[in-house]
Order: sequence, then structure tokens, then C-alpha cells
Amino acid sequence: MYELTEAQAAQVDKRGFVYIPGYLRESDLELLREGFRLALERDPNNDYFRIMPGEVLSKFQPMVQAISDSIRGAGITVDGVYGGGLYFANYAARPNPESKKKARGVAIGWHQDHDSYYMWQDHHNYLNVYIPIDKPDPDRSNLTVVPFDNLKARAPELCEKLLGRGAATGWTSNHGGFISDDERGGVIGRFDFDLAEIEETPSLKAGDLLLLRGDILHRTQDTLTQRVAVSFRLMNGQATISRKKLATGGFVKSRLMYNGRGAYKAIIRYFQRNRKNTVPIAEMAHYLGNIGPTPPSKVRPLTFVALLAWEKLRAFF
Ligand SMILES: O=C(O)CCC(=O)C(=O)O
Ligand SMILES: [Fe+2]
Repeated sequence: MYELTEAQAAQVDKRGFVYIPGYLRESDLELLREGFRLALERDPNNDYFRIMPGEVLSKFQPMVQAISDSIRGAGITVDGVYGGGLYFANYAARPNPESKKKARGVAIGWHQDHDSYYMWQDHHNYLNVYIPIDKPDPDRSNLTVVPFDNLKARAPELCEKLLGRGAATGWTSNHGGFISDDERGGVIGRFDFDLAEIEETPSLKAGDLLLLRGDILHRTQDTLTQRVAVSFRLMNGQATISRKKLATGGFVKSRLMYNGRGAYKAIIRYFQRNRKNTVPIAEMAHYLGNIGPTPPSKVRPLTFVALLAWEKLRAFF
């Protein structure tokens, strides 16, 4: 029941996304809503996304399996959820009373995701299974995307450069703009038209699926209504991540790694302790799952700066 048709899988290959109305049944939605209530209580970070409790995530294994099987024909290899399931609320949902941080809602401009690319390093074999669970108005508070076929027709070179990658930000005006390279620094490419001319915003109701490849440009449509969506992140557990690629990159990458230094320190230490230059995604995700989330406040700034500097130096040789 969770399978995609061949035509739907082909859309993900050609356009970078597919929209499938009425994907989840009400009982699935209820489970996910209960998971959100739990996540609000448990996640101490009160960040703009919340981590889905493991016991809720595991109930969706049949869905993950069905999507993985049906997307293979479209040249995308994924086999499970690594790095967890996430909840995105676009409003400041009830903060955890123990946290000193104020809750904030998600409202992001044009981007390809950053941390998932820094950590897992491939956004082609990477699916974002995005499903609203609370959605008062189908026409508001969606995810807006730049379909790859539309972009290819207007800016073929830029389109080519965005394929398979992540960690990028769109800086736009009515006349054009550019996409910054938040992996290496600098600019990926420029365009001389308004992205609004080629963007698309599927109208989503609770339970509708928006299946996105990790490399598609996307943004929050608006925060005019209060919406919560789940976002399962599917990857290929056999693919490896590289210690050297993690360490290299520009200033924006270093700053974002510093902001998330709890997780990045754990990953670097794992490479160091095991004396490995590459580690399969499944192995690293398993390790991170076992140690649990490490808030950045638990890692001293200087410790992390020194650790990253050492890794950068080492990657040089
Ligand atoms: O929910 C949103 O508005 C943004 C979500 C997003 O950027 C993502 O799923 O990667
Ligand atoms: Fe995103």
C-alpha cells in the first residue's frame, strides 16, 4: 500500500520530487501526531526540528521498505532511515519546560539541506519523505520547490551543478540572484530571472506525501498557518562517508559544524578511534543512535575548534 508507481518514481528522477495525495491513512497520522507530542517532551533542544521517537519511527519500516523498493528503478539507491525521522513545525510549538532555549518554528528560504550533506555526503541517493500531519489550509504553509526540469529549461549549467549535492543557499530578488556554495565557499551559479517563475508549491493536506530528492532546492512557503510535517530521511546504508571530505570545506561549513558540534565531534572521534578513513553510513548512524543526541553545549568551543583544525590539517596531506 505504500508503493510508488513506476511513473511516480520516474518523476523523482526527472523533476526531483513527486506529490502523492492521500498517502497515509488516519491511523498512521494519529501515530505520528502522538510521536510529535512525545518529541516535544523529550527533545531538550527545542530546535526548529524535533527528533521522532524511535518507537514511532520503527512502526514505519514497511513504508520505508516500500519506498526504497519502488524508487530503485529510477536509479536512486536507499535502504533505510538513517539520522532519524524529524518533525518540522512552522511555529514555536510548546517548549520543553526544562530547556532554557526558546522554541522556534521553521521558516527557511531557498536551500539544499546543510547538515545532512556535511554528515552523509550524497544527496542523490537521499530521499526526504515529507508529510504534513497537522495542516489547517492546503494552500498555505507548504514546501515550495524548484523542479529540476523547470530549472534545466532556464539555467541548464546551474541545474547540472546542483545535481547530487547539498549545502547551498539561494539569494534572490525579482531580477535574479545566486546560489552560494556552503560546502566549499563561493558561488555555485547565478541566474537572471525570478525563481518564482519556475517554482512549484503542491497544495498538501495532512497525509499527502511530498517525496523529495536531497538535491532539490526548496523553501518554507509561509508561516501564515500553524503546520507540522514529518520528514523521514532515507539513505543508502552501505554507501560510505569520508573523513577527509568531512574535514574539508569553507567558512560557512566550519561555522555550521561548530553550531552542531555535539554530533560532529562524535563523528570525528569515531573516525579517529577506529583509525578509519571511510565508514558506511549505517555503521556511523548506528553509533550516533547508540550514544544519543549530544547538545552542542556539552562540547567546549575550544575543544571542537582544535579537533576540526587538526582534521583539516590532516586532510591536507
Ligand atoms: O518544513 C519546512 O518548512 C522546511 C523543511 C525543510 O527544509 C526540509 O524538510 O528539508
Ligand atoms: Fe530543507
